[in-house]
Amino acid sequence: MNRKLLVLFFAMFLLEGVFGLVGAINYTASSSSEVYTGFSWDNYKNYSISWNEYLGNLFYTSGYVGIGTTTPQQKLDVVGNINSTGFINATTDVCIQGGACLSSVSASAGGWTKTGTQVALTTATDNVSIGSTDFFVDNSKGYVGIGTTAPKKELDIVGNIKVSGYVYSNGCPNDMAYVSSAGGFCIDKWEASRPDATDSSMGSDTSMAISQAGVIPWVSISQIDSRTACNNAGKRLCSDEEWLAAANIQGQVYYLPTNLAVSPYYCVTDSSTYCLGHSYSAGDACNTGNKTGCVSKEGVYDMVGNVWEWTNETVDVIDSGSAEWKYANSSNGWQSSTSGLWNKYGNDGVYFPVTTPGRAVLRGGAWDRGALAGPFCASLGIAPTAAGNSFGFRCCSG
Ligand SMILES: [Ca+2]
Ligand SMILES: [Ca+2]
Repeated sequence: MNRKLLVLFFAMFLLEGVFGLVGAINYTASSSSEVYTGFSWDNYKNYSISWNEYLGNLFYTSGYVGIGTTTPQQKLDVVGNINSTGFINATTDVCIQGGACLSSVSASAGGWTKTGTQVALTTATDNVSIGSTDFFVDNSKGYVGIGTTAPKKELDIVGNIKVSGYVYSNGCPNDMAYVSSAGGFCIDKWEASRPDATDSSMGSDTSMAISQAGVIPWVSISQIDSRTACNNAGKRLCSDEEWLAAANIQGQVYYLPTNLAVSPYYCVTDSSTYCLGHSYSAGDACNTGNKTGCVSKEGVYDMVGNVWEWTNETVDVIDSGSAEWKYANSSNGWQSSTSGLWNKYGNDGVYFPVTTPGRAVLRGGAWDRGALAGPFCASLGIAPTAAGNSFGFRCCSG
């Protein structure tokens, strides 16, 4: 090659470089923040200069690689998600910005361990807390506290409970209360009502007995039909023993006021005071549970007063005297008057007919019985088929 030819080749090389540079400078990228260099990927591999990739958003700046960012701050800086089909090996730590690093979680410091499908505390004796008092598990006792970090029972809630289904206590549904005496059983919290009863109607559905608050109680029903109504609800008419076991007023049985219409009980025993003419058939019963103070310690309402309650008993009364109310006296037995009697039994009355077989038992007294009504009040003079407008009932189970 002669000298002139060499000069020509050199000039062509320079021109190509100049035109290439001019082409790069004049190129207008669609993104204002990214400028196309005019170099291909092969150029990147072959030249030791800072590079970038316009369409793929891959950048290399001062020894840092940025994906989705032109200003990477670390060796690898990704704006977006990272997907890996293999291991990610971090020899120092993995941290969450603003949170803890994995190195702070160790077996000795507690945490969680998963075995199969079960996740358990790594240190089983550790307690668990969420929030200051929101939720707490005391592992030393097996107690759970909600709203407290010092639960006193298996579940200790400082606050209210809202449920859409039943809450069972010793097997009792939430419309019944558990009574631990007499062998332990469930009893309706409220006097029985019909399924379609409302606060102004006794309803017409006699298919079964319901226990619910705020409705007209089911009256004008015989003992026989009461038994059927309880059975149809999967329950039974309470026995005398069960009824008496549940008959306390705010936990008291003895030495209660003779007429429980007074504060703080306000039992419905005085028709001139409460719910006059309200109930079915011009009876004076209040709606179930109307007087919240007339309640047992187990949460059973209106055991005293409102409507009489059939129990599942019949008795043969053998009394040669006259049919009358009698009163218990702890020293002298049944007496015909309350004069001079101890007030231990609240002047509660028991009605004895003359000698009569097969009488059904009503308990507690009704809206019009005044001092006669009480936990020990009973009527032994009514036939099982009778259905007065003050005769109601309640059911037991368990
Ligand atoms: Ca009484
Ligand atoms: Ca009652």
